[in-house]
Amino acid sequence: MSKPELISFELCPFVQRSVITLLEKDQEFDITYIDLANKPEWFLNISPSGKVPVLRIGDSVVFESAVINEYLDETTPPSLHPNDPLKKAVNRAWIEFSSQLNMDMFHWLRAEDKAQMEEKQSGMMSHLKQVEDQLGEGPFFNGETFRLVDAAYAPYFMRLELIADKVEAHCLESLPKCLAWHTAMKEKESVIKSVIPTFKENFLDYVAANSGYISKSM
Ligand SMILES: N[C@@H](CCC(=O)N[C@@H](CS)C(=O)NCC(=O)O)C(=O)O
Repeated sequence: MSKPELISFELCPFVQRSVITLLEKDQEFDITYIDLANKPEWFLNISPSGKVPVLRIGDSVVFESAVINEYLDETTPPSLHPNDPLKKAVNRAWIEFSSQLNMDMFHWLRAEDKAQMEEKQSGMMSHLKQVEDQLGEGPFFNGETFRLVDAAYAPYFMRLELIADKVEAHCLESLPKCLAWHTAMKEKESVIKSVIPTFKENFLDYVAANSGYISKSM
């Protein structure tokens, strides 16, 4: 079968989850970057939602990062899920929850004034506290082994650290388990290599150019 092709946008946290999974699986793949502000016709023809990531394998198209990752996990053993069905279901549930945090961040960055920004930050912090309460001894979500659930959260924490440093938001100060988890994940080779070398600058430029109130303090 031909190498899978991941259709990507270089700053997308959902794409990054699939890149981490491909790298963890040591799987060869091609990556094609598109401009989401100017989506090419060929992409609109294959992507039902118009969103990245899309994984193209031969004539088949898989979309939704969680589904892509499940496919990669099933086809390239060993699995990055716990074996126990209940633990696996709990992991999948928290993978779903991570999308909420990405949406929280999206709204936090686009809040139009200080009051709205504080409200969005506090909503995001209460979701983060729910994650904190799930974490055990670490270093990863399930303990010693890096799994799909870690791949789902690493992109969010990477972005949170960049923004929080820039605007001195100190979001993880009161969440020691999340901080330790993020610290362990960001040292993983698959996480480091899952973004382009200029990710930090490009991401902060993007936030500064596209955001609401928060960009004024950057
Ligand atoms: N639930 C989707 C979310 C993907 C998503 O929101 N991708 C964004 C970029 S980060 C996108 O393609 N946005 C384009 C659009 O909405 O038009 C997944 O997990 O794959």
